[in-house]
Amino acid sequence: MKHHDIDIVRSMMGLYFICGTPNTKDIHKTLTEACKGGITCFQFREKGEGALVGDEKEQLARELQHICKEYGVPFIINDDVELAERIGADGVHVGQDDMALEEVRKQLPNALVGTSINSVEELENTKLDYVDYIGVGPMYETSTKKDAKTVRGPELILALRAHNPTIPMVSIGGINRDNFDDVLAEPVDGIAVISAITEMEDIEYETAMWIENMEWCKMFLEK
Ligand code: 3NM
Repeated sequence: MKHHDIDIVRSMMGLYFICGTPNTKDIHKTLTEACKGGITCFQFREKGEGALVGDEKEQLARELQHICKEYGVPFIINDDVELAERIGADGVHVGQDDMALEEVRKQLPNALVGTSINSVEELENTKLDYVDYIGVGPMYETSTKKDAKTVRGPELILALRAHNPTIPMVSIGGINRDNFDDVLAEPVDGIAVISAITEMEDIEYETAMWIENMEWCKMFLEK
């Protein structure tokens, strides 16, 4: 079962950065700058062309986990439940086609468990008792994930909220500094991005500025 306080999980969603070696030239530098800029969560997603496997992947995971620890940023692993268990990651994110959530929870009783949702139907068929948060998307077209599902737009957040008023939700897919305010106008706890951060010229500075704008945007919207 879940062990995490819902408000703490919510606060982790703010600006949730996802990255693997195929997404950036120097992942240590990218992650360090993003942490300094104030990201609220990091997911190590080692997928796609040239992705590391086996010992190399584990070694890198440990190094990135160390960086996250230094900055107090939660460290989540995509898909690889065995690796998450071996290195004691803070959490794991599993897709709809990955391991059954019940099994994940059994294997990692104390970790944060997230899963991806693309429709109300998927939400209805997901065993949310085993899940701490959901990733909702894709919001917009994305070229980062080749097998991304149907684009839903921010409307999906509202539809899912109507079904579940409490589960922490982070939106994903094609979100950037030009469209994030349309997403945050909906009842969501944060945004998850890959390219919007990896493509920044000065990651630390621009991430910090973005977070400031997000906070301002949320405050403005809530009034
Ligand atoms: N999951 P970018 S979209 C990893 O819809 C991932 O579940 C998605 O990359 C989903 O921020 C996506 O560069 C890619 O668009 C996000």
